[in-house]
Amino acid sequence: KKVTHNNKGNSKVISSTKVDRKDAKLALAHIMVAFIALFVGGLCGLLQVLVRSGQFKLPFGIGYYQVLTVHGVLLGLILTTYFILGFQTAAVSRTAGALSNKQRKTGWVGFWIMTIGMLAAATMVLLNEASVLYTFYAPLQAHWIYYLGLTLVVVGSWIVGLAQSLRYIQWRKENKGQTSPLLSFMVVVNNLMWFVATLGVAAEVLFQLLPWSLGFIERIDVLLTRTLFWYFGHALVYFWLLPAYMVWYAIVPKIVGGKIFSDALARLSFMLFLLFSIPVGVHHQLTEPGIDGFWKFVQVVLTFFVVIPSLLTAFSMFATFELRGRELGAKGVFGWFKNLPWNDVRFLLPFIGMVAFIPGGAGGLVNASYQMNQLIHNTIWVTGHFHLTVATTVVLTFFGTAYWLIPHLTGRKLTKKMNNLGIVSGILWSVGMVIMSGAMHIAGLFGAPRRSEYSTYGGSEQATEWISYQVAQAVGGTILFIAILFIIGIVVNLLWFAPKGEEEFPIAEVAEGAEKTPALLENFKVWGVILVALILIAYTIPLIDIVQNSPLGSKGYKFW
Ligand code: HAS
Ligand code: CU
Repeated sequence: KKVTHNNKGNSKVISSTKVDRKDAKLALAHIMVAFIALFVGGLCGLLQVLVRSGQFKLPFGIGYYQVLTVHGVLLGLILTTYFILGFQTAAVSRTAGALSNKQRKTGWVGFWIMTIGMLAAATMVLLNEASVLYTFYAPLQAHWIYYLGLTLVVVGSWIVGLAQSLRYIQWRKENKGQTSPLLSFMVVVNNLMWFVATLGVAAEVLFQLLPWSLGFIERIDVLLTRTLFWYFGHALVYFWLLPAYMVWYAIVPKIVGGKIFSDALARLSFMLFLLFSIPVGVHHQLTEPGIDGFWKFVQVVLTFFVVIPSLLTAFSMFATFELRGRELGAKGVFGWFKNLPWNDVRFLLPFIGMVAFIPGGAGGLVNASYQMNQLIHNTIWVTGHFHLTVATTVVLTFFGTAYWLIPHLTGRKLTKKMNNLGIVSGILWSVGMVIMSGAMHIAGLFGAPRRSEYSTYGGSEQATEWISYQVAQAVGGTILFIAILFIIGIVVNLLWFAPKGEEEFPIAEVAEGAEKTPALLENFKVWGVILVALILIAYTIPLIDIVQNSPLGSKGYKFW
């Protein structure tokens, strides 16, 4: 065991510099499913942009919305959840120590429950029984097996997250009074947020969607399903984002040769995400009648609170880069910029992700602004927004992580050649996304709807305006698919063909002279109480209003 001390006696026990071999298998199983999802989901994305360009028709009677459902579910829900859980398992094993046999078995149980659920849901979509998109609230009605399958994915993810969290609890017991390893702490915060958030979607599925799709109840309260869905749906986007932030805070500083700017600041930002990720879901429902304006206002204010931890993160990243650059002798305001390791794919991809988050986050502020939301809601601007945030910021960070994590887990090396191919994949991705997402943002401002198949709307003048942007989206989407082919090639190499060796799992140390992290930041009881209070304040009255005042309810629709 290696023990490190910083000057304020803030000691950390780092159990190992490697992920335990058995834990590596569990992590790898998750990561492999994630990349299969990337390939199939990406192919569907390609089909969609081609259809929307007006130049291509889907063969064999495959429906546009069927393809769109596969795309959203595989990339938004499956790729993300599996990669995150695989990465988190590795991160806990690396920083808190190997899982116990019992914890690891729990992890495998969770993995298989998720996988059975995923296969069940996928089968129903392929049978064209569930073209209800990844936002699966009513009134569109899917086959009950689709809802049950997705429930199993969520329940399985709880179990994998539980296994990780148990390892952290064990560490805390064995190291009383010490600050826990930063990455393990962050994993537990993310799992806790995920658990509290998914309670909303679990309630929606168990008490509404399942009984309704099984025919036990005839009508469903649409507004209630949507509200429960978005209670979960916003926190979902931070469940994707926080693992990227884990990489930015704890791993990227090491890759650039620097230190973590502040351990306390990193933990504070994660706790703020825990508090503010959930009581803000109504910002997805700002145009919805049936929710009182006052509560929309409250949740919009809370949404602007959840921006703060991202700004803290941006500040820390700049600080890390600048400190490191100056250490290497950089002069002037931006001189440090030159000294970053641009030809290291492990740095470059997360960095592009950070840059993409500047316009991505700014777009989020537009969305969350009550008045501007009226303009962009349900337009393809929103699709542009989340292709910058989740499909660039988050996934480029994940790809940059996979390129060292997979060889670390398989006992292989990331060769110079794969590193360079990885850089190509990142650049292709960025070019494709700038074109596609840019065109989506602009067309959205002209009123082009999201989630819709190609149509000229009877030759209407406004719809004609959109077509050139849809062609641009097809160009961007095609480049993105080429990038996916590169990525899959690299991943296959790292899994089975790269030369044997040892690839580092980089973790940075905290900068010298940092204050000891206040114990309060790890006091889950205090933060938990505030979290519950905020959720109750933001949601109790709107939910009572909805339940009391909603009209009869919908029998549901199947438009496909
Ligand atoms: Fe969003 C819709 C508001 C962030 C994902 N969002 C969506 C949907 C998705 C999504 C998937 O208020 C569509 C859901 C659907 O299907 O309907 N979003 C926000 C706000 C933020 C935000 C306020 N979103 C995200 C993230 C996502 C994501 C993150 C995925 C990972 N979003 C909305 C709203 C809607 C919405 C409304 C509903 C719209 C509607 O009407 O339907 C904030 O969290 C953003 C804060 C972030 C910043 C940026 C900080 C910058 C950083 C970069 C540092 C870089 C450095 C390097 C240091 C203010 C951290 C730079 C170096 C150089 C040298 C340049
Ligand atoms: Cu949101």
